[in-house]
Amino acid sequence: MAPAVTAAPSVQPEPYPDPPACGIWGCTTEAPVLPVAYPDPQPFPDVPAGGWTIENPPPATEPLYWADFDRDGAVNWADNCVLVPNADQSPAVRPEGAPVPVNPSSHRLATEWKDANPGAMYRTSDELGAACSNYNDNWRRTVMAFRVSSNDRKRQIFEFLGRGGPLFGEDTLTLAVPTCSRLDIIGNILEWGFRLPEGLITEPLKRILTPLLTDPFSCSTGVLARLGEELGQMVWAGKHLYTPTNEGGAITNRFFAPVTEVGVFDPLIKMMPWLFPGGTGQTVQGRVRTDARSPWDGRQATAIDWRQVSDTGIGLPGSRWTITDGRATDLLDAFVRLGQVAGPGLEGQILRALPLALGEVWRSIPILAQLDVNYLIYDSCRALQEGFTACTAEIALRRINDGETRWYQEGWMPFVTIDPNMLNQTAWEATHFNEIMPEFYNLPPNNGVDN
Ligand SMILES: [Ca+2]
Ligand SMILES: [Ca+2]
Repeated sequence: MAPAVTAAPSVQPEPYPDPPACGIWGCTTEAPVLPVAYPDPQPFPDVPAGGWTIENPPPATEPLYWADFDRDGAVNWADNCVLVPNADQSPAVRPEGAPVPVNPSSHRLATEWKDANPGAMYRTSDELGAACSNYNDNWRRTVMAFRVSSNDRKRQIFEFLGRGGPLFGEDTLTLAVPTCSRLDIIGNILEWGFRLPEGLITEPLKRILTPLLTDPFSCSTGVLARLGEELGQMVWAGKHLYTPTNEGGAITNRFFAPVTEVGVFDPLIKMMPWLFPGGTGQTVQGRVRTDARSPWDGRQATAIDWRQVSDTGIGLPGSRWTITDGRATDLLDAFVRLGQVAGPGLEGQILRALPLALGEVWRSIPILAQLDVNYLIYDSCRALQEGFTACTAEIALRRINDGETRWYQEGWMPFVTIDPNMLNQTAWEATHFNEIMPEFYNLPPNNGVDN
């Protein structure tokens, strides 16, 4: 079923500003740089022509290749569904005359990339097993297995992949679900922001709170956390990507999918072309780039970079909305910024008349101003199988008061491009209830603060 989305205009990344804007998180000509020491990347092992085989297996220098994530007896490098138990290893079967499962541009990039990287753990549709195939709905199992994995396991999967993989193709809509990483990270961010030793409050809390209280909040497995993530998806359903080559491209967010894609709010969206120029809830253009590195292993990743967003989704033609070195209190002034770009119409006048400069109020109170930080938020991604890319959500902070910096990996954004329709995903989950549970994937319950 095609996504229930009207076509958005083609989006191209604007040229880099000249001279490049440089700041706390690096220059806009390079991927964001986190305030940590990046490890030197270990070189990838030499790959025999045609890829790894039983006769020519990968070396033990890649221990995650030799782990067995789904405990089905097939080690990861040789498993055609690395997250879905399938001891039989039955291959995916492409039905006669079936179209490619992702859009043709995306499929071309995937094929080109895998041909150029035959030793990579990324699998195209024809390299998968039937148990996680793109030719039936079983690919949803790979996505769900990733989602209900513990944060540590998700990180291992990301490191197992080791490289960004192919990009998304022209005009490609993704479905994602904003997913938290660990419950206590939120507490740690607050502790750091308030100059408290990290763990001062969260560690005793973890000892006091019983599993009865914390399990429902376990990221992606606790029922309340899951509810929160599903509600988050209704606000922020993923991205719209424009990457016709494997070199990089542009991206917009996909906001309010249920209301903007079902059509209830279409008239309202048409009335505010300054906010929704594509006639959908897809606003704000950022950049997709392939020169990011992961601070976990120093190896390459694809970055979703929002430091230099442009007018494509928001504002007046030619305007840029620079968030390099942005301050947390700037976010509180979002309504003021919207008022500045809303044009001469009634809604612009209303927005400008609203006294909602909350950030300025915050900065005017000395004890609060001390807590202001510069922030960086971006996604760092590695593709796992055709149509599925796992993205981390990174946040970096710099206290304006004393210049101290800190990095947190605060969440995950699993990107799906095979079927970005939210309703189809929901229907599958409702009819495959056992497949949304960790046990189906030979995983422990992954409950608790430390999941
Ligand atoms: Ca396995
Ligand atoms: Ca498997």
